[in-house]
Amino acid sequence: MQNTTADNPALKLAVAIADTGAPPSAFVVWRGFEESMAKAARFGYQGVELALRRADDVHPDRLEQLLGEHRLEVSAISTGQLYGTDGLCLIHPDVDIRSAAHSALADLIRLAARFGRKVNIGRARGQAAGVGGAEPALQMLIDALRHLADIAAPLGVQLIIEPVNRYEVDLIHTLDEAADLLRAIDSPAVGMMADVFHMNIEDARIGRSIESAAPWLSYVHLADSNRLAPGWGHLDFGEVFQSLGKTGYRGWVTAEILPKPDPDAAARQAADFLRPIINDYNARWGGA
Ligand code: LER
Ligand code: MN
Repeated sequence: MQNTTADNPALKLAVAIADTGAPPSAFVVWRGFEESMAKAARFGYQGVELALRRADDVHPDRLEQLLGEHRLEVSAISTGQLYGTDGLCLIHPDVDIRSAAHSALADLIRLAARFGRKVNIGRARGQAAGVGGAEPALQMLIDALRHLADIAAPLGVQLIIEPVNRYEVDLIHTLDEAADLLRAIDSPAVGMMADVFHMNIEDARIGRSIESAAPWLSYVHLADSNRLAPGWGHLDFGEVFQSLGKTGYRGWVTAEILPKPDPDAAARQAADFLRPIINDYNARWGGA
């Protein structure tokens, strides 16, 4: 029997959430998994992205139960807090820091085998300045990602490299730069995600970059130009979705936005703004 658009949508909408103790640098709407999931379902989201500091931030069986209760999926696990809270990262002069980052990420990959199957590498890649610049940093990152890919691949998990703006990290700012890294790694267990907030700062043309990244693109963060909910800044979401459609992108689009003016208002605006766009996209590209 042929799948319909409704049972096989091209795009699904998620929202980023974290535990109660997450610092302000965790760019999530709601904090506290139980309340966040209840609200995400109520506001019409189909998934939650979990911003975690460590795999044991969640109890897997309880998480499974909550997801079932609220009919939600985990879209992905994000890892910025490894760096933001504990300074752990893959590019660092201190081998102990690198190996602590590796082992925390390996645990998150194992968790993702059950929940989400995608683990983002944003700020947790680290900074090039401390290891003598871009060339040694990229080599260190490639080596680390190859090791993590060996853990992720047999579990069916993908690492997704996130280009992040220059004010937060000092290497891999654009989708083209991430594509160069992925060509060097050459593993299906390592892909790319686009965050249109960062792209608005770094990529010359958002639509063109999305289209050239198509072979690697497997996840998307949505926020407006000021990191508020979509519709509250000046980013051209028409261009974003038109280019995603041209590339045949299917998968999650996740609101990763500031909880302003307050978390509920931000989450409501993101859902209200994005839902009609996603419905149109799915009517056009969903099914099969
Ligand atoms: C995380 O997804 C992100 O976008 C960064 O700004 C912080 O790691
Ligand atoms: Mn992001």
